[in-house]
Amino acid sequence: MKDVVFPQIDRLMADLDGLAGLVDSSRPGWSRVAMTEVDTHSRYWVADRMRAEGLEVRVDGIGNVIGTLRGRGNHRKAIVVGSHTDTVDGGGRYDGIVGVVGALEVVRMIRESGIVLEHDLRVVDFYNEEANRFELSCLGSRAMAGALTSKHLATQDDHGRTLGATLEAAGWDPQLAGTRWADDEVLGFLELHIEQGPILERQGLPLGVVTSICGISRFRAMFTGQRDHAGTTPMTSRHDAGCAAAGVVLAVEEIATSAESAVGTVGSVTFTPEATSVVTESALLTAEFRSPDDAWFTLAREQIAEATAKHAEKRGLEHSVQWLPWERPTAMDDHVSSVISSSVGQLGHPAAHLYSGAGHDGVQMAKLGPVGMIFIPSAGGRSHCPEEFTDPAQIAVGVHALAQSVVNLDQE
Ligand code: HGY
Ligand code: MN
Ligand code: MN
Ligand code: MN
Repeated sequence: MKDVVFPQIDRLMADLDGLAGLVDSSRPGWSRVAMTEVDTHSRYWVADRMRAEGLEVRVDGIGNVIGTLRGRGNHRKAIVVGSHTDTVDGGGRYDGIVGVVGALEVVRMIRESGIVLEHDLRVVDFYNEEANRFELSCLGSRAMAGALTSKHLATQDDHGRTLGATLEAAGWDPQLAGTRWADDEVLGFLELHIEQGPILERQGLPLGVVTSICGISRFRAMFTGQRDHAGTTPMTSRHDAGCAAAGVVLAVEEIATSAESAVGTVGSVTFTPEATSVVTESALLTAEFRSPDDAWFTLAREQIAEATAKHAEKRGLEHSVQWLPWERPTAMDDHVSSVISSSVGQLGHPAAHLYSGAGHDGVQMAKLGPVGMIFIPSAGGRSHCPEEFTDPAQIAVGVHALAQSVVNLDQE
């Protein structure tokens, strides 16, 4: 298998720094949250960068940016590389972004190696990979896989606005025109991503081959009690929705902590009214569980049902729990992962095989074809924060592994 030249770090970092400049400067860290103006603008910036590399570019109805390098063969199936450029609020410069700018560098490296691919190579910047305020993530890849349904689009945020209306307001098409890919057009999807955890750094390894991606299940719990005077209402006759929500916050922590390999996080608790002189009338809590174990989620749901009922009944409250679309744990494809492992070896690197506690577009792309992922180290295991960092030399090693894997998959 032909060796691919090493990436040019300066031009790779020029693209990464270019995106780091397209953020909402009124927010902490590097914020480019999906469905905001700065995100929409940055998608057309990425499209221009793809055109500059000679790719045929289209932006689909939901904002996926797809650049194609034509292969010489007449194959129906394409190789897909890419990731996402949207961030969490107050996020970092590398989560997702490394996989998009790295994929652009792969196009340049393949050309500079004098290699003409057999298969088309599609470089993709997936729309809205991060969990949005509708508690939904991976909207772009979900739409490609035909898994973004009218039910999802009807999901409302805390102000009663639907996801569909919000997408339309951000300049996208709630009918999702041109987003759906056929079930037989992906030879393999390969994503380069930062680990967002401590394992590679602790083991002093430059690369990881991902074995599986976590399942994620998010829910909203709503408690309704009674607004009363905070000074004159005895503790024994209150219907305080806030205290019930606080009980479920700790229940999420307890349920996840008591499980073998699960994590649980409460994202927000909203009290109404927000006043210390009024007993809280209603409380809305949003939370998520993650685990590699499909079956465990059923137990977690039962435990949440018990906890919400217990805290509600104790205070004479009404309550409800709404489970949002579940992303199931997803194993990476054995063959694509073996191509990645052998490519990593061909470049003379060791690699760990590790589970991803972070969600990725690969969960949706696995509905369209075989998926493999390459991890590079995260400093201190930190991510989803301004401290997120990966050394450019480490990014270059990851991009080299991605490029070699693409060529080896293509030449099979
Ligand atoms: O939330 C996640 O796991 C990913 O970073 N989107
Ligand atoms: Mn083929
Ligand atoms: Mn990511
Ligand atoms: Mn993320």
